[in-house]
Amino acid sequence: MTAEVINGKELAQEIRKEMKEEVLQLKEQGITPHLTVILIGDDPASKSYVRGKEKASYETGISSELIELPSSTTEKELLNRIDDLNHDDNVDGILVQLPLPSHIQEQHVIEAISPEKDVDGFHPISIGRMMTGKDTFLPCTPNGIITMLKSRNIQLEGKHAVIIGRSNIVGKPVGQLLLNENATVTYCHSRTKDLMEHTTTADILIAAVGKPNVIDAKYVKDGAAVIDVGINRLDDGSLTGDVDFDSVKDKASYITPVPQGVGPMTITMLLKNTIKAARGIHQ
Ligand code: L34
Repeated sequence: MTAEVINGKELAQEIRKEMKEEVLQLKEQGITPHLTVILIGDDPASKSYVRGKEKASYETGISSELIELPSSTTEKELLNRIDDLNHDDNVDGILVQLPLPSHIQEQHVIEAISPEKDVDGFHPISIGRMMTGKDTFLPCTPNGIITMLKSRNIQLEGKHAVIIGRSNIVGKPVGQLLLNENATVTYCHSRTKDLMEHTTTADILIAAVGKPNVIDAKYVKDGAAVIDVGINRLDDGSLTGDVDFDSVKDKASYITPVPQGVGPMTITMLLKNTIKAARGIHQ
């Protein structure tokens, strides 16, 4: 079988076109969605992702502001900035780009953001609402993955979804969203015994390992839908996923590329949440 490639960049562009219309209508009602992104330090990858968020906001008509702070910023200073933004009626969504410098505790920052402005969907209140199937801000990468699968009408109900990875921002929540869609979910991780035994039974395989090209055709069941969440930068500067695309594409029914796969969808779901935040606050 030769897999159909789900191009995240193209799908993202289609969705953003619709969002642009939605934002235009909101603007007619006097509402301009506003996103504030905080970037601490000068990690080149984070800078690149944040630039992508700024550009996509601009193209969609969403107003966005980037606050760049030095890596010497203290946790207290950061929490004060967040508090100001929480109380700023002009700000609909707040995002603090991760990872943070090691002297700042990620959880303190995540919990400081007002749940009404939590466009990342990382706050415990957002996570709790997601777990109980309530309306909330869904985390962007997991929601992007579900949107990619749904864009091809890939059936989720009753299917076996296997996730490799259990991070708080991708692995755990994507499993929850798949469960909400009535899939049967298996989580695999670094301590899983005989990974292949699990992955070869997956109808839907989500790779969020963080190691270049480790998931090859041997791990994949014939006809599976394979979603590659990895973004690994190689020594030559190029980007590659966790999935060995060339070997898996001949076995899977659907596959996502890297770059131009899940990454652009993450950004698009952030815009979606920002529009939702703007509606919520002004309703
Ligand atoms: N707070 N931190 C917070 N929220 C997030 O949702 C993120 N994430 C992850 C890292 N830290 C975060 C992102 O934004 C990963 N991530 C992200 C977003 C976009 C892209 C990749 C990761 C992306 O657009 N990738 C492009 C290539 C970009 C490049 O060349 O550098 C792609 O086509 O995959």
